[in-house]
Amino acid sequence: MHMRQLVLVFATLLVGDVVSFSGADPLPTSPVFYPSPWSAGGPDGWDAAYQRAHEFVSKLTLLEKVNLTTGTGNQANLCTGNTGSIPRLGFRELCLQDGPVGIRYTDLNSAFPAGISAAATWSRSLIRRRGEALGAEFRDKGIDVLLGPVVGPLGRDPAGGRNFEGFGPDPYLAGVAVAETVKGTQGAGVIASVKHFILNEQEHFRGGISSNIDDKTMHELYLWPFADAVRAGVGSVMCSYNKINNTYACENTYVLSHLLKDELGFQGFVVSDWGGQHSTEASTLAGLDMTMPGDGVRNSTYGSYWGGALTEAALSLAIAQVRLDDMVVRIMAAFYKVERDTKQVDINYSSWTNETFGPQYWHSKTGNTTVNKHVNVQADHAELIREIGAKSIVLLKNKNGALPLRRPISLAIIGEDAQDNPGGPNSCVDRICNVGTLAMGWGSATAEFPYLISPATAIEKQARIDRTLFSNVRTNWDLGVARAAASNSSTAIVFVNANSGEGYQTLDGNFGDRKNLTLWNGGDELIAAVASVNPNTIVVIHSVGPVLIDHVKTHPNVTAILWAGLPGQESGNSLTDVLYGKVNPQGRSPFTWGKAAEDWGIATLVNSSTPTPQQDFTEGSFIDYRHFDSKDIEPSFEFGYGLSYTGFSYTNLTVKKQDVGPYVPASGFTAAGPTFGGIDYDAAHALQPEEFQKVPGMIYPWIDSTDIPDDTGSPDFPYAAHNRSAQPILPAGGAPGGNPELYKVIYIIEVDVTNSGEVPGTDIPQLYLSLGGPNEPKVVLRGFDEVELDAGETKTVAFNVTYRDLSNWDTEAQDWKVTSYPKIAYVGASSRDLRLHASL
Ligand SMILES: *[C@@H]1O[C@H](CO)[C@@H](O)[C@H](O)[C@H]1NC(C)=O
Ligand SMILES: *[C@@H]1O[C@H](CO)[C@@H](O)[C@H](O)[C@H]1NC(C)=O
Ligand SMILES: *[C@@H]1O[C@H](CO)[C@@H](O)[C@H](O)[C@H]1NC(C)=O
Ligand SMILES: *[C@@H]1O[C@H](CO)[C@@H](O)[C@H](O)[C@H]1NC(C)=O
Ligand SMILES: *[C@@H]1O[C@H](CO)[C@@H](O)[C@H](O)[C@H]1NC(C)=O
Ligand SMILES: *[C@@H]1O[C@H](CO)[C@@H](O)[C@H](O)[C@H]1NC(C)=O
Ligand SMILES: *[C@@H]1O[C@H](CO)[C@@H](O)[C@H](O)[C@H]1NC(C)=O
Ligand SMILES: *[C@@H]1O[C@H](CO)[C@@H](O)[C@H](O)[C@H]1NC(C)=O
Ligand SMILES: *[C@@H]1O[C@H](CO)[C@@H](O)[C@H](O)[C@H]1NC(C)=O
Ligand SMILES: *[C@@H]1O[C@H](CO)[C@@H](O)[C@H](O)[C@H]1NC(C)=O
Ligand SMILES: *[C@@H]1O[C@H](CO)[C@@H](O)[C@H](O)[C@H]1NC(C)=O
Ligand SMILES: CC(=O)N[C@H]1CO[C@H](CO)[C@@H](O)[C@@H]1O
Repeated sequence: MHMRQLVLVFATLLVGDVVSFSGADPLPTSPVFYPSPWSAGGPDGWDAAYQRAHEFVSKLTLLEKVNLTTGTGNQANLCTGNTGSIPRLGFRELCLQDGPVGIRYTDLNSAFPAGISAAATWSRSLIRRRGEALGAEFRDKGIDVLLGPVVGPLGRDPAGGRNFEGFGPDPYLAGVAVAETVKGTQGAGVIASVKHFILNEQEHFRGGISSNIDDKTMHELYLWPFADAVRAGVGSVMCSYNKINNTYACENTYVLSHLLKDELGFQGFVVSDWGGQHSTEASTLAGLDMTMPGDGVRNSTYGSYWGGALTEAALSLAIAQVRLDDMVVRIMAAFYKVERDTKQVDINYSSWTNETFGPQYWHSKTGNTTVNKHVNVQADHAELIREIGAKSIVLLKNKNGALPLRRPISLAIIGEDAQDNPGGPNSCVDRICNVGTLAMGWGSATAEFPYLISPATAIEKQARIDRTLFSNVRTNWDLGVARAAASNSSTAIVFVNANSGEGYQTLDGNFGDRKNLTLWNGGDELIAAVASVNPNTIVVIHSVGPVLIDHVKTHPNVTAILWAGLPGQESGNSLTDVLYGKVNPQGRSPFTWGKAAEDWGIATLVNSSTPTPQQDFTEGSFIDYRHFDSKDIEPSFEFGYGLSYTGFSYTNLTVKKQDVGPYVPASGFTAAGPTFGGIDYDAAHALQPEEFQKVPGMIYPWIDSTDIPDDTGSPDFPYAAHNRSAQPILPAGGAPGGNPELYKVIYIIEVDVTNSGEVPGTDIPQLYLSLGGPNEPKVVLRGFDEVELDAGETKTVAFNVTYRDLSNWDTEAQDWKVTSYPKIAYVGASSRDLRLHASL
């Protein structure tokens, strides 16, 4: 108790500090927070799952418990990551697999639109269905944990290599999207692992950089979507590679224990990013629950920070039973929450070979069997992929009704980005190339394409139906040929792109993060050449994020611009649906398009001479549109912007205050930390049984020697970490997602949306709030909806404004507070097209 109180006082002092990142100051640190909160169940199925986990874990021995926490090694078994198993109970190893766009490393799977494209639909139902379809595919290959969705990086840096995996830099949009994805995926019977927790905002130095951040920005920006994921019941969270305030994310007590497990009330398990664990005891006490891929430290006799090393730590009392049991209960609670016990099938594939027959244990090349059963899990997901692909397209410009196309006389398709990759869509491993049309970024967030419909293929098919004269220029580099084709056609469509990916591989000088924000492969010159001769030039952009295209926007001969994101396998069909008006575009940009790289006010940290490069998030919550608004910088296209083939108008804004009473901070105490079953402290029983045949190179829970040191006497032994007495509930905590009071609806804001044009269409009315005060963004997104309207039709749209939506993070109270500054609600068509407003 005393230790605990000391720790809390320490924490309070630190979090109240004003952040100063000036060079002369000592490096920022994270407050220490112990003990790591134990799971206790909760609403929405957690209670029942927790009960079942409790029963299961009560039956386990120490070694079996350790087995469930530890990966058996990189490429040791069939999946991207596998835990150990419990043969005694017939419980197989758990299978964890990349990634957020589809099942990586297998066949007969679908390749979905990337997160950034899913977000661009602004459609809760499509994002939910995408999550369900992903979940079903993973489930049917035998996977227990889908390593996604992504809300970290959030997208602080427009050049950030992995931004495309997530849902864009606005925390509200990302929060809605991550919650829908989690519900969809887990509803299909697979555990989602939301990642990367937290502040892994660039690829350069990701394994050592320290992201330094103040408490308010952490809550209002980066933690926000994770709260939504936790509230949606996510079973797993992956801690990231980077450090936060100079402590590795996977051993940072403050972010894992205080923020995630205590304040956000996360009931599932924390898994390390691959190789993101750096210690045995510190990571365990900080709240890490599973290590992947398991083999970490080469000079340990165990080949792992855990496995035998964790067994030893438990026997030496360096790790108390309450913590070890909590790790396993959390893993099993997630397992039962998504009904893995009834939905699990055998693992049907090997990540490491395409052959049907081969070694189950790839690393050691042993266990020959039928590893690939080539189970076809695609179902009818192609239709959904096509729909999301089309509805994520953002129509940025459309002059003189250039679009939709109506049986053009002649059409020139120009550019590499319209074409098939001559080697096939999967010819570059992990998509580390930029050949042919771009439909996926590179890195671990990839899946093999079952096929990829290129724009040229799909448009040519339509042209044939329409008897349009069709020509196709396949290169970006022969501007003479491009001009000739363009000048000869009534319509020219130029395809351009910009790629990025994960920083384990550099592509054309881009170390994951983009080295610039311009188009790749001479895209600007290609557009200029075509537009110089064709007054009906349409530009299609496939990109991971914003590119600098103000000169394209203002070019008089460019009649239309479409951002088609990263659409996945149905790319050409999705695009054709929009070009020809079968789908009326509803996409809205999930990020801001600046005119110059400097406009964002953020630069990737690419040079550093220190082992721990310091990245100070001094801009606070002013990223993307919040920054452009506050500095009055006019973008090319703002966050939330997108056109339709019809028009929409907004009338009759009304505000209805709900009678819900004042916000009540959470209070009281948790139960004391529980343990499940006993631990056999006889070290001799933790030795490997003589008859057991190890798979070479695999990580096991057995110890090597019964000579166990006693760590508890050491002066720096963290007694507070071992405290299992009841703990105070934080004011902002108390349930998954935080204090349920935060989600009480304070206002319902209604608006009438009318389709004022000639054709049916879908509008995305957006609600922005001004929270007032001298240091706040001009407006922040706090609601949106997807409304289908026939020409002339009007529908009333309602936005719920919760207590959380109206609040700021109060660092002193350590709680959300509605400030006394005036609050204004705006409804409009984008972050800068705020048409109606009302004071709250
Ligand atoms: C990081 O350090 C700053 C400055 O000391 C502090 O305000 C903030 O709460 C810390 N955040 C974390 C996550 O450690
Ligand atoms: C731990 O898992 C491994 C790999 O699945 C398995 O061979 C071993 O028997 C398990 N150990 C125990 C004690 O269950
Ligand atoms: C590896 O061995 C070196 C040298 O004995 C030691 O300094 C280091 O702490 C060890 N690393 C780990 C992670 O145990
Ligand atoms: C399996 O085939 C795919 C598609 O051709 C290829 O991209 C991948 O590299 C292959 N994997 C292995 C392990 O050979
Ligand atoms: C496993 O199968 C491969 C390919 O058929 C063969 O080369 C290898 O010798 C086999 N290994 C064992 C241990 O049987
Ligand atoms: C221009 O179009 C005519 C048919 O209208 C075609 O014969 C000719 O090859 C085209 N030229 C180019 C450069 O595409
Ligand atoms: C930006 O980077 C891309 C990709 O590496 C490259 O193709 C392009 O030429 C670069 N742009 C400029 C202006 O250097
Ligand atoms: C637009 O296209 C016409 C050809 O129709 C060309 O003469 C003109 O120079 C182009 N305008 C620009 C700004 O390139
Ligand atoms: C980073 O360092 C390299 C090599 O010293 C230098 O060429 C480059 O200009 C530096 N980049 C930045 C952004 O400072
Ligand atoms: C809603 O707006 C329409 C058109 O602006 C107007 O005719 C109507 O009276 C309004 N309804 C209410 C309840 O204000
Ligand atoms: C808004 O709140 C009402 C209850 O107050 C609820 O029924 C409805 O589903 C909520 N809508 C959204 C979009 O959350
Ligand atoms: C979807 C599917 O066919 N899954 C199968 C995977 O393989 C196992 C056998 O190894 C089957 O039991 C599953 O039905």
